[in-house]
Amino acid sequence: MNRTLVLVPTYNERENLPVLVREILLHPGMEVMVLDDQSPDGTGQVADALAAEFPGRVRVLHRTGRRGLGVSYLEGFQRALETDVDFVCQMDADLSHDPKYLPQLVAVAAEGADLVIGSRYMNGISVVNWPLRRIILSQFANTYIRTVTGINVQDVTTGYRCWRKPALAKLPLERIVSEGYAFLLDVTFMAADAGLRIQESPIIFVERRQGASKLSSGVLLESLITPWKLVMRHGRIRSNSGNARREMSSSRR
Ligand SMILES: Nc1nc2c(ncn2[C@@H]2O[C@H](COP(=O)(O)OP(=O)(O)OP(=O)(O)O)[C@@H](O)[C@H]2O)c(=O)[nH]1
Ligand SMILES: [Mg+2]
Repeated sequence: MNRTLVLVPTYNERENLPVLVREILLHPGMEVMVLDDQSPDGTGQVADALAAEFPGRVRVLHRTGRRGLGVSYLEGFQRALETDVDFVCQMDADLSHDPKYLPQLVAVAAEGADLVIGSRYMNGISVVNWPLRRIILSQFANTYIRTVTGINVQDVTTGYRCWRKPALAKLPLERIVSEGYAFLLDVTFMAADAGLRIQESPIIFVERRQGASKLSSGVLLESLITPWKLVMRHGRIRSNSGNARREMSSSRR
């Protein structure tokens, strides 16, 4: 059976984490690594209790140093690459990303995709409980990023993903400089630039019910600037996921 490690970054997700972890563990072969940034609400202790309850299937990385989504994922990726798993997934802890989609994301990766993106924007707009302005903002951000960078992905800003571990191992992750949410764009750009096969798989995203959002105006500003930084450093993406998809269907991988 394939082994999958699911990375879950947390900052104040005490109520959500136990529900999420139990649902992930319903899938055979799946393990969890919680990446906690010393959450003031005690999420780290909740995670430790889950690790004690599910030995060998739940691990906790208590981060120290600079807080941030990007730096947390980077450390999580490095740890994941040291473990003996086949796939590395990543998802939000706030139950916006339903673990029921994990087997499908892994299946697409097992068929040959290097990076599978759990996409809200494949069949129209699959988002529940977002105000219209948030949908417009997210659509604008994705169109903007696609136009500036050339990345041919409908949903670049989603944090629900699955990597084939050997593909992830090929990326020069040490070059990533984004510490926050822009990390998701940064690493997708790197994957496209490296010629990895990127595919999207549809998910329905449900807005969080518990806990507070960590989105700030700083995050929004960062997502306006980062696409330009990437393009100025590396140029626009030419061979994109559209090509990768065509290659895959013609070679019947
Ligand atoms: N380790 C770590 N995790 C973080 C940090 N900031 C956010 N997260 C986690 O990253 C995931 C996404 O954050 P959210 O606040 O849900 O961001 P969002 O989904 O864009 O915003 P909402 O729609 O309001 O939920 C959640 O699991 C957060 O707990 C951080 O600085 N460090
Ligand atoms: Mg969220």
